[in-house]
Amino acid sequence: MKLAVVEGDGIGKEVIPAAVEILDAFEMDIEKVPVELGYGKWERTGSAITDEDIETLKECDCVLFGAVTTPPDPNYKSVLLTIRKELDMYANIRPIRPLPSVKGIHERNDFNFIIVRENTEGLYSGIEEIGDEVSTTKRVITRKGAKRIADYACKLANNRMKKLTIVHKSNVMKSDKLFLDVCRETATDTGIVHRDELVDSFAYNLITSPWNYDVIVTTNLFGDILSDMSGALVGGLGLLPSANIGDKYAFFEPVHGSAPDIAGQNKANPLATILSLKMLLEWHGDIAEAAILEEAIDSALNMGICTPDLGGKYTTSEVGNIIAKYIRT
Ligand code: GGG
Repeated sequence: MKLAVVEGDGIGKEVIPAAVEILDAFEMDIEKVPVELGYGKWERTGSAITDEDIETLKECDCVLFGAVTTPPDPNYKSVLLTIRKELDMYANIRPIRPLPSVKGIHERNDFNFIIVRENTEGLYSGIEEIGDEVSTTKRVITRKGAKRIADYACKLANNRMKKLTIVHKSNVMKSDKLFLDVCRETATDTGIVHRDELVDSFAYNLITSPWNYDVIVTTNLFGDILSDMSGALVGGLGLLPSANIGDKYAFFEPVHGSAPDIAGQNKANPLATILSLKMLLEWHGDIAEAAILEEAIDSALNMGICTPDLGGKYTTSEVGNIIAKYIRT
């Protein structure tokens, strides 16, 4: 495997080395290609990501990515949006599942759902007009975009409980009618039991009764917000992994950002990145390694080995180090 490794900014520079130490512990045949991207690179060179960087990412089988800082500067183009578009990674997969010994907001921990977020259009189309009096962002929904994410979600649902929830706001934003119709048709054609919910009441239902859901498909911005919110169900944003998948490329990253407030302190939770590494191993077909990694994570948590956000006293690098040691033995 040829793997691009991007630390990015802030705590990306701490959580990625922890995950890479774990990957190295498997002693697999992997060529790692470090790629510098992000705000730090922009400050240093005037470019956060270049055409050559995109080419390097495309030459690799997949990408392990930390986090980037995105300033509100209108001249700064989001690195993540650029990569997701250039590599046409249209499905953002965000599994939400409780981990052992970590409590979220509920006593019950019998839930396990996946948010399938459309990743290339919607309100993150990047088509914007910025003015002093009026600023606009164009919300793009295409039949092709809705169809491919609906296909992905239905395939996933077919391998799970065959239960799909389509989340939208088509009563107010008429562009969502196309998204809803295509998702409904696809689910019907593939024999998936489906229902749809308006995003506002859905947010309430998901946070109060997460055990009622299995696969959830939604548009870009809604998926972004709903998945961060779901962090509260499992004990925090530091525990949420994700995969960006297209027909050709795959990219794995923690849901969290660069957290400048705690950067450089070696206290960021590396588990979201380590769980993203587990998704990478599964995607690559290294099922045995992924299972061992899950066992190592569970064992660390059961022994209270965790960072301060989970009430622990261990540093980012210590958590990575202990999990890597478990794998080596
Ligand atoms: N690992 C996810 C991450 O770095 N998030 C930061 C983020 O969403 N930045 C906005 C962007 O670049 O699109």
